[in-house]
Amino acid sequence: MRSILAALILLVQFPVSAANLPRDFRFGVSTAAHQVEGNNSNSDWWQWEEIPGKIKNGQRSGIATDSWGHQDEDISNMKSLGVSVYRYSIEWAKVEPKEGVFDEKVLAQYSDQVDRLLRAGIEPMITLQHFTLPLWVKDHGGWDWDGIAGAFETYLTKVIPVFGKRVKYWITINEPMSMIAGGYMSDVFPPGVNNLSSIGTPMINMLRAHGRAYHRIHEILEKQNFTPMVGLAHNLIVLDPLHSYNLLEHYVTRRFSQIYNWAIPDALTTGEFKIFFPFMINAKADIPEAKNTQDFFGLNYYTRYRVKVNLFSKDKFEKVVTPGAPVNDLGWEIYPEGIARLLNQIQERFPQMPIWITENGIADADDHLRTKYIKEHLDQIADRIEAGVPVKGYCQWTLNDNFEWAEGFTAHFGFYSLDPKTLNRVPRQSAADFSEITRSVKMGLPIPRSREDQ
Ligand code: GCO
Repeated sequence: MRSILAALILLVQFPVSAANLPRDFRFGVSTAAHQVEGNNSNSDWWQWEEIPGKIKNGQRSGIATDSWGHQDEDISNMKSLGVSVYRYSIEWAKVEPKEGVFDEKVLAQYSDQVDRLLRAGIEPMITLQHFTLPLWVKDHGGWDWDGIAGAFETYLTKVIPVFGKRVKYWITINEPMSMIAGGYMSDVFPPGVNNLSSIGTPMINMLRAHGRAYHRIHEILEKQNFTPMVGLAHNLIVLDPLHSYNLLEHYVTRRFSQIYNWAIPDALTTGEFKIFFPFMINAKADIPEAKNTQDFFGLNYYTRYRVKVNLFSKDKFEKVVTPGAPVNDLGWEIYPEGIARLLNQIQERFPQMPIWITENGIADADDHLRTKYIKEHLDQIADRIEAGVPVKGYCQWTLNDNFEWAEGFTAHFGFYSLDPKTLNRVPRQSAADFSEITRSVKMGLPIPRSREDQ
């Protein structure tokens, strides 16, 4: 009776909309160890932050949000958001601070975290590598090191049995192409190589690491008669030419999209890696261990860029923002239609592969855009599900404001604002709005509309 009454109140309070997510659609929030835990002092990023100019305002990740010291509070806040999934990463540099030396206290900490989440009715979805590497791996050459796939397999062979059948969803690597674009095509991420022709080796090593991880995780857990779901979180970006009449911009856009968006996902199906850009890169490799190694497709979607070509300028190829488009605090275009376009492309390339939105979010310090941003993206997702695209869940980036890599703590993606000094978490209005959304969908109601959405 009470839920019917609650549903009626919601219907009156928020006039209904067309959006209809299935009742079993899952909601979550996403984080990453280096951005929330703090004290990741054996990692390449901790060292990278020490280089002057790398992090905005000279900030450091430091204690980050002290997530280990605020677990119960954060889990309680997840419950009030109405999420049933928590996607987060565990930190290789803390688990294996020295080559072959494993920290049993850290493993016990991560095991306890899984128990706390499960007791709260929240399912862990664990990422094994989210941008950071142990310093000893970096000293071997990082993703250029031909031994990294084996080292990654050794790390997870130690970790997976600690979690056992308590964790079903595993993401091996977060956003390979963000690490490639940031670390090998610019200098905003370690190792800061900034040379397009250098990207073949690290991409091939990431594919090898994922492939070996996929088979190893399945081997370990299937011995316990448990079938995991193993995938990878891809950062796909919608790319369109800046000028629709410019054939060269169309060509460059297509080529760059093939490299950035599809080379890795395609190789995880075919086992064949190939990237090509005239006069700059032509890399190929057979990677049989990577063939058919996605049980689901993890999609991190944020924005669209336009491709501008000017052969007479220093930067011949530029990614720019659509002129006049609405943007977030970082100047990223807000383009909800983009998630539908990408879901269609994923479905065309990998028919009926289950899809999880493993990240979607907005830097929006004063919270005036976040709810609308979420609803507009969920509307697009609901429409694609009704068209038959198997999207299983949506993990919002992120729970609390945290260390946003090169932006430091100056970018605010959280449902909860964070005072970096006191570590106080304060809910934004979008937190309450999101809990209305999750509650409505659970009751089989459409996503509630607020007045300004009309
Ligand atoms: C990424 C990472 C996250 C970011 C988030 C906001 O996609 O870059 O997965 O670590 O913090 O996306 O930029």
